[in-house]
Amino acid sequence: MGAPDGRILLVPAESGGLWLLQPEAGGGALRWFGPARPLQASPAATGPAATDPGRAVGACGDHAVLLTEEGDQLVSLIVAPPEGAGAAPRSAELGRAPALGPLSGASVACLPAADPTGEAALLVGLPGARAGAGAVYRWTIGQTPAPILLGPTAGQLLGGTTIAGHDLNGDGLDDLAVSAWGAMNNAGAVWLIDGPLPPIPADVPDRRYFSRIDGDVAGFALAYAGDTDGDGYGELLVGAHGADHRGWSAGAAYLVDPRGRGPLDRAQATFLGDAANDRAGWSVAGGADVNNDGRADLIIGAPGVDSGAAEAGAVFLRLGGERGVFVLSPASALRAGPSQQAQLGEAVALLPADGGLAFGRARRAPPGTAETPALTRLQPALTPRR
Ligand SMILES: [Ca+2]
Ligand SMILES: [Ca+2]
Ligand SMILES: [Ca+2]
Repeated sequence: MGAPDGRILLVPAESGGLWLLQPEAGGGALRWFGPARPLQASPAATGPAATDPGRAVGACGDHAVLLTEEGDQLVSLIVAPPEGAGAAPRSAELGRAPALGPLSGASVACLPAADPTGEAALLVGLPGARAGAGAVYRWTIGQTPAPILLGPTAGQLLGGTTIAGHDLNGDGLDDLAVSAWGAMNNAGAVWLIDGPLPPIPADVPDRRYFSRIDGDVAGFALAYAGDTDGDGYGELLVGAHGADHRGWSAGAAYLVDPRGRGPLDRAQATFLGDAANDRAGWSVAGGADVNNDGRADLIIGAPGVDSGAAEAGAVFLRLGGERGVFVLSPASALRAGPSQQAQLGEAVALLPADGGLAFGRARRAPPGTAETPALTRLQPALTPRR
């Protein structure tokens, strides 16, 4: 999962806990929210992560993998959840390599074979590398990172989001989905790479989903959605907060079958931001069944929604199985931001252990308010559909 500098990230861990990477004055913080209800925040990570939280975070089981830089070196850290209440997460260096390119907007995914105590392998997406063409590296710890995908065009920003560890085409092998949200004048695209992963840089894949409209930034957010329609295959949710269907940057999110390809306007479900600057699709999440009907559900963040107050933001829950085009009207939001500029929905996550929802916002809650700063957790209490 990647983020331009200044954006917060939520990364669910296997046990139902959650990692939060939040920019703060002078650096940032990586916090663990344990799976207890309500989510209990730990102090910020100590060690190297406390002074420079890195610019990308991914989950590896219950551990977080963090990328940071030190001089001209790329450093990966593995961070373990804290032991006991009030303790901080514990970080240790996983490996280092000569810098591969700017870390801004980078993403990192843990390959399923990776083992924190053994020979770990990471996928590192660096959209700023190679004059912004971008690249994805496979980094087997202890070895030199090797490129497996190279963006062909400057400004394409390949690697800003990376999805690994899921069989997307149904052949039993794990595949790869990688965004290039700068492609074609920021229209944006998602590359689909069939497993096994290529040993050398692959050509531009045949299978891509893409926007046809400049500035949509499709793939800025990207999530594995799970099987939303019950056909046995998982879908992908592609966020495009720059889409202008209902006003400038009203935004959109597209649910697509990763066995297919083509323009995103042929998505099986399209969710449109309602009004200019809603920025729907800034964040997306999926892969958990919130209402227990056997179909995975979706959440979409729209941090620019003016719901009661300017830029309060909103989070939308869409139950699996929808086909067609839908408008994310503020009245249909699961939760609206509490105050002006709260920008709720800047980060969203679905917790795989129990279908709980978590969503973050860029600004801290005003003093005296009950909400946990930057993060809200909601336990689903929804009736299954018949
Ligand atoms: Ca596959
Ligand atoms: Ca499906
Ligand atoms: Ca469901």
